[in-house]
Amino acid sequence: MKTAVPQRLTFSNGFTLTEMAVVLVIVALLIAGLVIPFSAQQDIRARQETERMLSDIREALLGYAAANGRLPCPATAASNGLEDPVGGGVCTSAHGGFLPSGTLGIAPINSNGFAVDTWNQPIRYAVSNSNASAFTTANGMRAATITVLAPDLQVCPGQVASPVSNAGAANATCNGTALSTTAVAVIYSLGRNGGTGGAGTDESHNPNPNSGVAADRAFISHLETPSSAPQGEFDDVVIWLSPNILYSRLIAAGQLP
Ligand SMILES: [Ca+2]
Ligand SMILES: [Ca+2]
Repeated sequence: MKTAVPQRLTFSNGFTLTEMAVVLVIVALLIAGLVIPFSAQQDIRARQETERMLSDIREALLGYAAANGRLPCPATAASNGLEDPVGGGVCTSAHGGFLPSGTLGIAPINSNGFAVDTWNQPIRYAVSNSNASAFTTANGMRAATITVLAPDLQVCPGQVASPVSNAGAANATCNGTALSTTAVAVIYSLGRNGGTGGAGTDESHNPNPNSGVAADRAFISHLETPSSAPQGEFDDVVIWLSPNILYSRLIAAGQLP
């Protein structure tokens, strides 16, 4: 059966310039909507990759401790990828060094021997030097005994004015609730802006030392924030080693008690 087309419906032979302009604007908006999330996705992937690297490094540190009965000292600019001093003991820069990638056998590394994050910046590593450097001295933890050991690295949540009290001092602690007050080691990346150094207030507490005081033992860790945030831009990726995980691995390996 043939359907009758109402007479008032008529068809033109093309699009007007106005119609084309409207279509182009809509297409441009759709493309912009796709492009911005894509760059954001790349950044998320880079952060996730760095988080995975840091977790692997924490695992390598635990393996090193199980084999050697101690954690390695951080590397320094002078030692390149090796712990400083080699053989452990009192670390040259317990709170302000780099990951000793050569000592741990971690890759990829840059031309100076430092393990690098997704943004090609050296990965940082700090270790507690409490109990007369027991954590980095061969058999130091066994000699001190678990009940006496008191690792003292502080991880603060930041995002408040003065997140760290006595910043830079030997007794630097978190203002408010800390994420950890007993971290044995802190492993971190300075994030996407690590090459230029972030300008945010929270980022100023990483890397150590803050204000040139090598004893500074406080770090900041929270989700990424833009420069418009109260404490400024923050993109560092920070993880830490709990003493309970370390002790459990050392007991399993026969290095403790
Ligand atoms: Ca940063
Ligand atoms: Ca600090």
